[in-house]
Amino acid sequence: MTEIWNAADSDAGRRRVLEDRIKRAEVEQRAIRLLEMFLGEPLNRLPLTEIEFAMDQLGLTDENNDVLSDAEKESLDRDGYVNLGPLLNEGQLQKMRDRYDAAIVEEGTSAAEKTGIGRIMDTVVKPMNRDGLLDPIFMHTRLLAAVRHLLGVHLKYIGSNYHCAMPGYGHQGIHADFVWGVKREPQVVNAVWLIDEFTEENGATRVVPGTHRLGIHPSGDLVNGAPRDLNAPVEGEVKVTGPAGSCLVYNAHLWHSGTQNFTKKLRRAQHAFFSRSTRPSSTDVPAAIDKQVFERLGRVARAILDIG
Ligand SMILES: O=C(O)CCC(=O)C(=O)O
Repeated sequence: MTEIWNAADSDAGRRRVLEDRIKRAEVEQRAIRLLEMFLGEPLNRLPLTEIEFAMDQLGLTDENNDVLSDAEKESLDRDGYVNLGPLLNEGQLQKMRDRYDAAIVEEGTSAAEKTGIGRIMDTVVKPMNRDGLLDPIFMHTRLLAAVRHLLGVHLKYIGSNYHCAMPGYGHQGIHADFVWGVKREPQVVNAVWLIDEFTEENGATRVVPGTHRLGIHPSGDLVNGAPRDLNAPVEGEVKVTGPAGSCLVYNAHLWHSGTQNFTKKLRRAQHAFFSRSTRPSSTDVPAAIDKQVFERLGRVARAILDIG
């Protein structure tokens, strides 16, 4: 999949490469299905004019908006990530922590006990966001400016997961948030909101600067001819630390992972995932969204969620 995707710069070119490889029986059925999903009909639910409207309302139509500094844009391009610093205040954070803790008790405890990572899927569209407490997680203008810088104005939300590394847990193998390696134009962008402070000890996210430019997925990478040990440290990796409320945005082809929480406290984080408007979504938003959440959202929020 990586080879086919990176063999051309346009979808038309990729389709030609795919067809050629299919004729030569060089592609597995699963790969064909996945690539066809990405190279088929555009999958935006709303007309693209809706997200254009939203970007205009947010002052993000022009790439040269001043919501992000040049240094922040350079960091996204060169390193593949940027820490936008604290964008949530302590009042918001404490309410969020209470809400996440209550939700984990309700729906996630058993999974968290098994894996050491408490997870809740689709938080921002669930009843737990009926009052809008979690709206900044997918709508903060600085976050959207970073997403817009990487994907252009035709972007959409495709998922929001709460991710809590319990004491003694949290280590993950190095990975990227896309099925294959992508060179050049990114397809997906992810954000990690630091609901607690991230430190060297408590399971801060590790990233490997510059790996978004390799066009290689870590699971397909070779080290001295052997498959990479995904659980091992990667040369050049850094842990992204920062105060609670900070927002780490990364090109989701960047190699990264959670790390072990060596402290006795929770390391709470909330992810917000975005892709290009026309690409497939990882979440079926119309199916996942709570009716009351949907009803209170305005046109801009609906455009970002790509639902109408
Ligand atoms: O929360 C983190 O530190 C990163 C988590 C992550 O990369 C994942 O769950 O895929």
